[in-house]
Amino acid sequence: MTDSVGQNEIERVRTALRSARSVFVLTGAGISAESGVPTFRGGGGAPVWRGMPFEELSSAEMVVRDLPLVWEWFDYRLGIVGDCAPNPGHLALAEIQQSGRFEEFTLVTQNIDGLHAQAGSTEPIELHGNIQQARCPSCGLILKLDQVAGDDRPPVCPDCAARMRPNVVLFGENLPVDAIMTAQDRAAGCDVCLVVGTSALVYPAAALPGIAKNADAFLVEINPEQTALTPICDVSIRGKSGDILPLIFG
Ligand code: BV8
Repeated sequence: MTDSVGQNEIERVRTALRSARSVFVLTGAGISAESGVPTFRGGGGAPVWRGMPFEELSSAEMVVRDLPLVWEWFDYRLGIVGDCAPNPGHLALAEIQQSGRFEEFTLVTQNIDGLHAQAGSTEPIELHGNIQQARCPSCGLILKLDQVAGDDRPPVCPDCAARMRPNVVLFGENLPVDAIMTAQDRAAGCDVCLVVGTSALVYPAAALPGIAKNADAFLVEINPEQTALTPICDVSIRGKSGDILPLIFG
């Protein structure tokens, strides 16, 4: 939990929120850590599976080289995520959005686990896609995996018979244009920007807090560790999001 310093920092964030019209939140893998979803970096180090680092498995090149292996990799991770539930950090963000307290509340996530929506957040901007979905690279059809007939891997697109892929943005692939454009626009217009549970290493998502800061937003980081963003934050709270977010929005 927070020490006395942490409580002063939380009070500073609460004060900034009192006068805020627009709030922008960027989350990363850290917000799901307390739900049991492994993070990518820090802690036990980058995940390796079948002897390959995740950045090689989750790459545009691997989809071309070995799509069945990419499906095995994401089915393996879905097996982990499927047993995870939202934690108090996800729930605090969903509740504050539903309260209507802020004229504009934007939640942008780098996570593909779907836990924000499961917690009740409406229309989270999922910059890197969603592990519970498949996408047809030929006709663009997107299906929830539980809508895909059978358990063939790769699934066959019911509309055009092409081999479908996970609806996830891989390294070396562009983000959905509408998602990143909306995120950049909201970051540039917010009064308070909270950055929760991200090492801020993956672009273009990692550029969003800087866009907010350059537009004079009050920048807050919640992370047990320091990151590349820490030096530019107005407040950087060394803590777990499941502990801190309920104290900020409670
Ligand atoms: C693109 C889906 C254009 C897949 C993911 C050199 C410089 C700059 C950029 C690049 C470069 N070389 C290449 C690039 C581009 C590259 C990139 O940024 N690479 C990085 C590694 C340098 N980006 C891309 O390729 C993007 N596309 O740029 O398109 C383009 C087009 C063609 C050719 C080139 C470029 C696409 C990026 C999307 C990749 N897909 N995920 C999958 O999941 O398998 S990214 C992956 O990393 C996840 O989405 C993850 O969310 C994301 C970022 O990681 P974090 O969320 O920050 O997680 P991490 O583990 O790192 O950190 C967790 C943090 O939580 C830690 O700080 C920890 O302390 C904290 N924490 C732990 N517990 C808690 C906690 N915090 C709070 N509470 C707790 N309890």
